[in-house]
Amino acid sequence: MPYKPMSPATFDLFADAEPEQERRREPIGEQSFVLRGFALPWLDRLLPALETVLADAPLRQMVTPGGFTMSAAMSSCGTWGWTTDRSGYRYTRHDPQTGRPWPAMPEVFFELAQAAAREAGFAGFVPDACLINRYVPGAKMSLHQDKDEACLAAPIVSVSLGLPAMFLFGGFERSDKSQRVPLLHGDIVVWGGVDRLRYHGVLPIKGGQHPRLGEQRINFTFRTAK
Ligand code: MD3
Ligand code: FE
Repeated sequence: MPYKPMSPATFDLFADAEPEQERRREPIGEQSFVLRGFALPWLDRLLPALETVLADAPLRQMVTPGGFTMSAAMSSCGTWGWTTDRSGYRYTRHDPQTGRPWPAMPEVFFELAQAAAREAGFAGFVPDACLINRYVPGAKMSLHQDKDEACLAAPIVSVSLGLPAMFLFGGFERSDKSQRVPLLHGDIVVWGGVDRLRYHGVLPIKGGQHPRLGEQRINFTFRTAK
């Protein structure tokens, strides 16, 4: 095997990251940033915590008020969980599927969300809800606004894991042109302030195998719901 030299500085900085991915902060709007690779050093704590949450509150495909079954499967943790059915969208304290309260937000989830928010200029972010989305190839999320939260002053922090996605970052009307932002394993998007109510969505996920997560993309969105 050919010898690949690596400077001591590079080695120290990225010792815990996957080697091909650099960590940096990319502005995509006035108060929106992609934090490339930010979640990578947290993965060993994050993934077991995710398994624990999903064992208590299993992923399920929900039906929208319009009668369409969403292609992403969802669950939640934290004080509040987001659900939809034929009668509407809402945040609830209990998982309607199990009748139990949503699982507590694992400490590592909270710490990661808070660290990412701080990095994007939103110090003191206190999420009380974490929506978990699972996409298999072909699954997508149509353009929408996140406006069911009582506190629109707080940002939203989104963590992408597994297969890549093409994220659509739109304007304030559904018909506004959107920019396309590729989101890779370990990337975090933070948006708030003037960008909080932008339309956004995810194009259908392409087929593939992620070395750590297999044939899926997992996304967490941390919110202050109430
Ligand atoms: C919104 N999830 O759960 S989050 C959702 O990848 C949701 O699962 C998507 O939209 C997902 O409600 C996208 C990432 C994101 C990034 C930038 C945004 C959402 C944004 C900028 C403005 C508004
Ligand atoms: Fe959204």
